[in-house]
Amino acid sequence: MGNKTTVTPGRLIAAPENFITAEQVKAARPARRGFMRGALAAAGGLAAGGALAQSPQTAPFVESPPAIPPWTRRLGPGVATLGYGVPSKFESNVQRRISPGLTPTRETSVSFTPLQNLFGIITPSGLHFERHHSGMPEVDPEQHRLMIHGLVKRPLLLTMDDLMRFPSVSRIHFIECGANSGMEWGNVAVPTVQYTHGMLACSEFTGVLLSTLLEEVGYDKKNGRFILAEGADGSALTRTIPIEFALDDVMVVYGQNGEMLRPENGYPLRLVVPGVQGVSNVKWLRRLEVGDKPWNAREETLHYVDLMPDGIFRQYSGVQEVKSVITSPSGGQKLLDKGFYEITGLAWSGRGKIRRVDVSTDGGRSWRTARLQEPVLTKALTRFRIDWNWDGSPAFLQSRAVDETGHVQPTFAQLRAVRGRNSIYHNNAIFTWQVQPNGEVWNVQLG
Ligand SMILES: Nc1nc2c(c(=O)[nH]1)N[C@H]1C(S)=C(S)[C@@H](COP(=O)(O)O)O[C@H]1N2
Ligand SMILES: [Mo]
Repeated sequence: MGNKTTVTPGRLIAAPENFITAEQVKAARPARRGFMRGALAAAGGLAAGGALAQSPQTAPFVESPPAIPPWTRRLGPGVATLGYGVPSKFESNVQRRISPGLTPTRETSVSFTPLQNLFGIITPSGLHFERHHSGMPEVDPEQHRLMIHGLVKRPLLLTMDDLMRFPSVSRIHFIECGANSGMEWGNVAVPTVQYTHGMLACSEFTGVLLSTLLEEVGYDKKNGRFILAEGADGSALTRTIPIEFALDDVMVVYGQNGEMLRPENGYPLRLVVPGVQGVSNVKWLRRLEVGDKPWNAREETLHYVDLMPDGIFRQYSGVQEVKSVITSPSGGQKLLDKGFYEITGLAWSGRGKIRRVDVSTDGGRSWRTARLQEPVLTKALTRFRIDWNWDGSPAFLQSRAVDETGHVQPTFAQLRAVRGRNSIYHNNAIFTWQVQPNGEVWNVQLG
């Protein structure tokens, strides 16, 4: 980090959208921009400097105290909300959004997490992406039941109160839709990381290990090889879970980030199948059946299969392989000048912990190893960071993750050599952001 002291910090416009106009962004945040200009003028008429005229965000150091803003001069209004707290109004641009790359349907069925706006590894519940196959049901927890049956000695019908009496665990895991980054298969360049990778979130989940419930019902240890999980929404979404997963770390979850699940994330009960594609994480969970073979349900035959180059569909491709993406700088942002930038992003693997992340600024010709933020948890997002001094020339930013099982994130060429071009799901290829000489950051694919 020796260069850190010798270079000026670069500044970037954290515009999360490049199809929202500058005017719209301005309109969304009038108070802050107004204040910044006002405060700088008050700090000694410094706004004449060239850099400042360009961007009011950084003031050079002056030997006079900063201006005292109005809110320092008076008593504030007391506790803001006696009810549930909400983010600052100046953060109103931080939103889940609908992808410009998807054909609109009658009912919107996917919203994307604004990864470009997030720090650390936890996704605030209100920004957790949503994917509904039949819309979002409003489930009354009093009336909700979980049925556990099939190859078991003591079938059970549990209320939420019953469930919450079992020994519980809290664990941090990511959920990634199998179709995340799916547009890239077709080379549809959606503009921002929200749309390229935003069907991804990471929460602290609380609930009962499925293994605990399976012991309670006395599942058939000889023939019980698969579990069917069924949701209570209109699609009654069903997925087959192999018993090895069920007995390992699968959770029947009611808590998310310290409170009950959000309605859109499965309130009051969902399955969390750590490391496995989103669709297996059945929301509004109402039934678990123990069986001796996979069910071949709709969502595991018609969808969530991968068309391979030989024309055969690959089925039950559940595990989300090792993957990473740079979230800043990222598409839609603009680097305002040369200098120091922290490159940061997220890495994850459905097989375990992240071991290493390498970052390239020259499209994969040379690599440097990034710093990993502790804790590095199994089947959870891992935050990485690396220092970068942008010299103003075109750059191609890439990250490449390696997990603890030794799996390495492939290039798109390597992935396509095995998978062909007709997939929708399971794109874990190395991803590229191009920084143009004018500082704009674009989604590009390098062969
Ligand atoms: N019952 C039910 N469970 C479901 C779905 C659904 O439509 N119905 N969608 C699945 C899909 S495809 C994904 S990617 C995840 C998304 O979880 P989230 O909406 O909490 O982000 O939920 C899965 N579980
Ligand atoms: Mo999904």
